Amino acid sequence: MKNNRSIDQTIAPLLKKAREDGVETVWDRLEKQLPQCGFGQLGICCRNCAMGPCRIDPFGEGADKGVCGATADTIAARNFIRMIAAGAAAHSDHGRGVAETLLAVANGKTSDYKVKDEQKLIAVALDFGIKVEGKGTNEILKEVAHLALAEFGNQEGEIHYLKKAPLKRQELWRKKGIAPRGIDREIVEIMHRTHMGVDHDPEHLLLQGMRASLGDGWGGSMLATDIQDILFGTPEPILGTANLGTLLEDEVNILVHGHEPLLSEMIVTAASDKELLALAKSKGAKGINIVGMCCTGQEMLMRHGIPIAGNFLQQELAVVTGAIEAVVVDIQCIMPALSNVAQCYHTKIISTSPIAKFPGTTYIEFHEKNALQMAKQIIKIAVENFPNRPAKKVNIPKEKIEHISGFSYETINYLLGGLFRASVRPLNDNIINGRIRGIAGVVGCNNPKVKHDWAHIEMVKELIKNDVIVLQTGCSAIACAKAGLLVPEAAKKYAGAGLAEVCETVGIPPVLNLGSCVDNSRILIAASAVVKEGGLGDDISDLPAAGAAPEWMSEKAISIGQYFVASGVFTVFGVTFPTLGAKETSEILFKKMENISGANWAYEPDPIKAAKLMITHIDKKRKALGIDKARERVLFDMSKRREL
Ligand code: SF4
Ligand code: MSK
Repeated sequence: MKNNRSIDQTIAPLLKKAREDGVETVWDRLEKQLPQCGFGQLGICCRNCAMGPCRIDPFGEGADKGVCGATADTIAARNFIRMIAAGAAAHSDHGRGVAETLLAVANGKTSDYKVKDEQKLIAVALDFGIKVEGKGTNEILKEVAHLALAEFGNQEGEIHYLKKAPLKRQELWRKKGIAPRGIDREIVEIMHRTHMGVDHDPEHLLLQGMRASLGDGWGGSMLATDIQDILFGTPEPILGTANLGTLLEDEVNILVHGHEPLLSEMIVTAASDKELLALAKSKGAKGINIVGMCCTGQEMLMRHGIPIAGNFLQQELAVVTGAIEAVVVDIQCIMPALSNVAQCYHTKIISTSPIAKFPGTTYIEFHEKNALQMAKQIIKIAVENFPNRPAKKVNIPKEKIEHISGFSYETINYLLGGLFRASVRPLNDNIINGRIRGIAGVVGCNNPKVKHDWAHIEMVKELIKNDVIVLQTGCSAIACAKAGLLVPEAAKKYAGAGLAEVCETVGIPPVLNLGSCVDNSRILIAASAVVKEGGLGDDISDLPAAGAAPEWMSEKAISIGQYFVASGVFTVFGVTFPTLGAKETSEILFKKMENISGANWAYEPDPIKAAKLMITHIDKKRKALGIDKARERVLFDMSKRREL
């Protein structure tokens, strides 16, 4: 077996166990797929109609057009924005789901959920332009829920949340015609424009991709984040543990996996139910241990400190430990292979979403009306499964590490400015004086084509070594948690002197975990706050900032990358890039997009080289702002003041 699958020490022994147990994993299946289709990898195959499938010869020797006459550039641009449509739809449907729950709370249709953060509710109401004076919580809640849901079907004008961006950015979006009218509308328009025989101009297609992605970042995802904060609380720094060593030999282990926190919130509550704990004891277990994976795990970690067992590529291996009684899944990033893996163990896979069914699993449909009761039912199934765990099949890795997570934008603001003067001013000052060179958002998935976690860790270490503070979400944040980068001590060990000094003064890690994939919207809000604070230009594209997804795999990552770029953030992707076979389309994305949104995409699979691209971009922005030479704050004495 190859030992270059991962830098995570839990992977090799569990892959060995998987082989012994006759279990096939994602790496085995990737090997069986090789060589993968070159046309597909380059983004130049099309099956949008039955005259095809068509493929363009990248060497210029065979077909240079599809049967309808579509060029490589048209095909690649169409494929690219269809990825955006799928990614934006996934994030936004998540947002819609939590908005519907908010309305159910307002209408008294569920008593399992309540408003946990009234301050956030007021802030969101004000963002929607709702007058809050003299209104009760429930009245405000109802108005917020209705307006949030209306954002999806809005047909004209633009979505409300665009107003949270710097003014100059808003004007640019309007001028370029890429301000999203409604979240759903822009996704549907992508599907229309990419249908056979509609829109064939690569740049025109990519502009619509930008518009739909903005509807994701500043719409669906941002609503998901805000409404989850209202219902479940805005995250605050919290001590957590990470990796598969969080599974417990003597307790009932339940893994929550996917993206929507609606059910897992109830599972966490139900896990302390006295009757269920007594039942667990009667079955020989010492307790009930809830652990998370991927973004559902991130949501539970951020608000409750629930241990995070791992990221995307660890989902099958978590089952291979033989120590999990139930994996409870909701939506997104759940491998269909999980049900096959579970067949080799006693683990029950319980799927819960009416839009995500898995053959061969137990299905218990989630509904917010009886969410807590359903959570208890699921936990009972897991507890009753505990005696079926064969001790000789259990192998729980020892790896388990502490980290600090829970850095919502509000928390960062408070940590930097204090309770009464919450502000990002100290961050701006430290960027201006050069202690912090810039800000990077490093996010996204794992991909078995890249050594698991390796690209994330290499890139993040290179960035912080060069005094770039790193904001993280999703599986990238989990990788850094496992590598010991999400603790304040990491600043001294890995960060440059300037960044280390700031981290030590404020008491924060050099790498901040902002949450799940939809919480990339927190990065947009943080960037906007830095612009609004002053001294670093008047648009996000002026900031010494960059984004990256070094191990991406999901269509959601493409939507995120595109809304970063459309918001003015230079963004580098690793692994592969889905337009490489189309020269003009790639040229627009990598070079000309700067003329549209003030930022480009870049593709660089080497994480160190990618980090260097980001640092070069940051330095270019520092120069343009006139802050490329380190400037210390000088306290003027009287004689100096007179001189002045
Ligand atoms: Fe081929 Fe054109 Fe049909 Fe695509 S839309 S499959 S390129 S004929
Ligand atoms: S879970 S989208 S693998 S980050 Fe959000 Fe991880 Fe990527 Fe899924």
